[in-house]
Amino acid sequence: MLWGSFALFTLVLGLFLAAVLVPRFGRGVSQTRWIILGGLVLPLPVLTGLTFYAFAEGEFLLKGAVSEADEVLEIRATGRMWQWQFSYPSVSGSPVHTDLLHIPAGRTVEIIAESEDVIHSFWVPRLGGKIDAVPGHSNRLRIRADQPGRYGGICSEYCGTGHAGMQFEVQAHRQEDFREVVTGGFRHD
Ligand SMILES: [Cu+2]
Repeated sequence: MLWGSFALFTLVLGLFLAAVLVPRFGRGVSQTRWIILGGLVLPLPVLTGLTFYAFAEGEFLLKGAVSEADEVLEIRATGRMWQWQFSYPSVSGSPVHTDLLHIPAGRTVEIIAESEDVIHSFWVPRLGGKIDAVPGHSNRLRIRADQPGRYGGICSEYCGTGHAGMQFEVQAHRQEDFREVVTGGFRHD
């Protein structure tokens, strides 16, 4: 995409400079032809190609990140003004954690992003893309931390006066510690 946009940018800039600097540049081509060539013939295949490319990459983000043997852990992330609450449907006895997301390192986690009020956006820059948390919807995003550690997370959709402070921390734990941490029986720093 970078090289494609570079090529198009160079083409547009070249045409612009030619139109400004070269006397009578382009007069041999009719206005209608410029519009049809530059406005339809050029962008249509480019945009069509990019659309299918984006579909394929999007599918990969959802499916390709996980092997068959790797069971995905689902974690519910609920945004509200102005904090995040994390719950673990598959871990019995786990309380709701506020602004602190525990995940097992080396395992793919599927975040189910939801909202109780306005649109928020779940984002942990070092672990993957962002996903909107929309009231009445459940959006899914897969993240994965290869190493145990701490990772900063933030709401990346403006959601009111407390938006800037709507941060959370992700703690990736060793797999053997994870369950105990989530159920609240284990502390380590
Ligand atoms: Cu926000």
